[in-house]
Amino acid sequence: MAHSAMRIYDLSVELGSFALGIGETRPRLGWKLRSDSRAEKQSAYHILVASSSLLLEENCGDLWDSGEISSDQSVHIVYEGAPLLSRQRCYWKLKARDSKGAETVWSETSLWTMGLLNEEDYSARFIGHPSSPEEGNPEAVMRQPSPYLRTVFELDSKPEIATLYATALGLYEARLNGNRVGSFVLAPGWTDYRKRVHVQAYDVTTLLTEGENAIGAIIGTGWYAGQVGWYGPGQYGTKPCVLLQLEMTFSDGTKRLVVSDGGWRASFGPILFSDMQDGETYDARLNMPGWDKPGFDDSKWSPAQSLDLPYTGLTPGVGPAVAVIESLPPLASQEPSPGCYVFDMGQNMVGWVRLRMNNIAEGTRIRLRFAETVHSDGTLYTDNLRSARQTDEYIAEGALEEIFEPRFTFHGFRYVEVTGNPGLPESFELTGCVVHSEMPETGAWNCSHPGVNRLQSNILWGQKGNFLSVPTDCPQRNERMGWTGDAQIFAGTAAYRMNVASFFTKWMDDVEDASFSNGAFPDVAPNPQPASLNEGKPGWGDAGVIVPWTMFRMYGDKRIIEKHYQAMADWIAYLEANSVGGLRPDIGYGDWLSVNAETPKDVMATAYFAYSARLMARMAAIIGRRDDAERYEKLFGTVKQAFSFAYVSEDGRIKGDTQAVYTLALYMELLPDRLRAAAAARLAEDIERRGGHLTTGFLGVGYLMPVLSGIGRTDLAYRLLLQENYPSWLYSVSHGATTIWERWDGWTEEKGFQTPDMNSFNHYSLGSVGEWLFRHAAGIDTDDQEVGFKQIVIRPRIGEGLDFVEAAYECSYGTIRSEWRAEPGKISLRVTVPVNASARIHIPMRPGYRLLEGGIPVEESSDVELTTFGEGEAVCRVGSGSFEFHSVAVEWQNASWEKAD
Ligand code: RAM
Repeated sequence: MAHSAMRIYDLSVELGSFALGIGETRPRLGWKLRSDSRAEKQSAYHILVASSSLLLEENCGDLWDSGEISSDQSVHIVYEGAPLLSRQRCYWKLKARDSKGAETVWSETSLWTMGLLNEEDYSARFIGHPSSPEEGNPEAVMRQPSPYLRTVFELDSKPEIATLYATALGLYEARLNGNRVGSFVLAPGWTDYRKRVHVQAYDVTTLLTEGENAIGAIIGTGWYAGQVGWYGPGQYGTKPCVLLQLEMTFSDGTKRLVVSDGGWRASFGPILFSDMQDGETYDARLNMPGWDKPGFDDSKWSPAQSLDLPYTGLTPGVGPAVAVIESLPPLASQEPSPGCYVFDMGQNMVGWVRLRMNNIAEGTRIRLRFAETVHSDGTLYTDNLRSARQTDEYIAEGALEEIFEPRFTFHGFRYVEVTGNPGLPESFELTGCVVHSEMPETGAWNCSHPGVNRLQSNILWGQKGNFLSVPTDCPQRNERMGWTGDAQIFAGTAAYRMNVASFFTKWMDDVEDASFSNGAFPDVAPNPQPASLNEGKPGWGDAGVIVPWTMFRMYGDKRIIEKHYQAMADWIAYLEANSVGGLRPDIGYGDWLSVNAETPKDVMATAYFAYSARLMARMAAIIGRRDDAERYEKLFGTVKQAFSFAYVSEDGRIKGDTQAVYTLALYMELLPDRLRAAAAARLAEDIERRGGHLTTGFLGVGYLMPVLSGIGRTDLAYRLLLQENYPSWLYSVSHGATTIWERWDGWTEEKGFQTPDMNSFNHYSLGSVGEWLFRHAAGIDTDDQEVGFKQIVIRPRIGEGLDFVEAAYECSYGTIRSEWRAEPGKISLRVTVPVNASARIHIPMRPGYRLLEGGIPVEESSDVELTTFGEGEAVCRVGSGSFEFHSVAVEWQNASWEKAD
């Protein structure tokens, strides 16, 4: 039989996480399929996992040969082979059968390796510089220079395979023979170092050579010893240190280890100071050329200090690492005062700049300051950074060309001020280095409204700027913390824009690490000071339940539910213990930063209690815990009843009477059926009474638009979306925003800048409308039963003000497209469904319209099954492939598109 034309691509392990040195001993495998035929799907797969590429080439799966499995599953296939031990190399490939039973060719080979799984695997020690900052002197802790550490070793031959396992308490950059190891920055990332420290694995085979080799590392204070939040430095420890374990295997099978220990040499060098919030000072006159190569004279260096630290908590890295993902040139510069140049990067971004200079005199001190915005005279506006200095300094060595790029800090900025005489702006080059966790972009968006396109771009940049090891609230002021409320409300949007499966897998460990013994999830994760910011507030702590649910919906990931199930159950128990008759107390942040409305905190708190109980019931059912499911569903019923009884009047009014209370009650299904319509009407009235303006804050805003679409008022949702007057999304856009502002009134014509104490211009929470744009406006959704886009739902909500939307979403099966265009008398909808998924497509219709697909009446199309043909919409079922629907007026009638739902 001829091979199938179906092709396998994009093999992934553990939801696309970095595949070297993983810790999961039953990793999940996945792949995508491609085909030119329609309605194509997989009918079987056959996976081979081998311990060497040679064995795999011979089709020998010595670790696992799945045999042929009849199944259309192509994601979350759990490895069921030989037990995976530390360091195991797993080469794998697969073949599949298509819908007609024809077999594909083998996929390409992919590799994952296991990290060090047990404490006994470590023989390296944490090492640091022998001189320690004075204990109890926070200023000294913060001001400490960066240690450089090194050692040399001889090799008789080049190893066949060499892996470097590295981590730090602090931040590290590992070096081998003059080369930087890997491309990660700010490694090992932020976790609660008291409980968990991620270890990265690097394949360094090509960096080693026969003869003398040198290995080293530079370390910074980072989140560990530098400033975190508003708490100041030294939250986890005061002395940064690094652990490096180089493991080599030679062709004759022998193995050799080179590990960090007291035999290494230590010195301070050109990095005089580094701090995540305050910046970095680099004195190039102290450069130590060749310090990371063999042959360097380190006789004046001190012996490194070996620290007697336990290996508990060392965990193979989970989640994507942080890297420089893209670079931006400045758009413009001005000189607000002589010799002070202010560059506009054209984009509020996070990371740092690389500065290339020529012919600078030795000792020239160049200062870079960073800010999100400027005063009208062109000088930096830094008031809203609070105490974060965001200042880098470079002292030139006087070489022909000098390049400065900091290592152990990051800034949130759009504007860069350069002072200190680096020459005229023409003589130096400045490049913005955009830094965030590595997550492939999954969403693409274009529509007929430039303002909405900019809004989408701002949402994406908010994500780029704040998904840096943990989801932070903001990246610039002395805060930058993993606020749970912000993360839960934005998680759905984030998942449409980038593949965040492994990012949130990592963060849920942080959330659980930060949970309290009474079951409470935290307000921030990681939580640097559990004593000061403790039990998660309503809508914040609930992130511990909502994020796993969102990951399940978007990626079909059940394991995240199983893994955190007990912690989620403890959270619900905590809510039960801290409520009276189903009602939660009047506590928390409420609908944080709402405008012209005050949502009662007890209403919000009780709504979230019910919502978490309901999600828990669903998740319990999904993982087969029926009794729990019943119990939680009953709890939901009790809280719902209490909510109605306490807060809802007979005319459908809800206590507080704000947009948020109606939105929450409708979204979370807290109202008796008979009162839904009245509450919906009250919500719509409120928006209309305010001339098409919203009042919702951080949390209400996430549900507002989906609720409007749900109650058949997509017209109002569009009105809010396209509103340009304050308060609205497009208000900030029309005033030049390039990211999402923390507050609706971050800057207004009337009042100028809001209070600098709390006015970030890069805070993603209010950008949670991104989910509605993809899910409702473009209409790309997943079925509730077959989640993770196995069964896709395409249901665009067309509204006045947009002529077309072209959106794409890269789901676990491949690319989904939904592109609609509304013209008088005609709606076109182009849809692409990836192989091995299917879709239910809702095509907006009007009375008297007929429906064509690919130019022929839909009834005649053999690949499309028309299931419903109504006045408002037609519903079709399709398999994979590309489809072009037209719903056309037989006789054009001037109907409005409003209330299309
Ligand atoms: C602010 C943070 C965050 C928010 C909390 C309640 O300090 O910026 O975004 O979640 O407060």
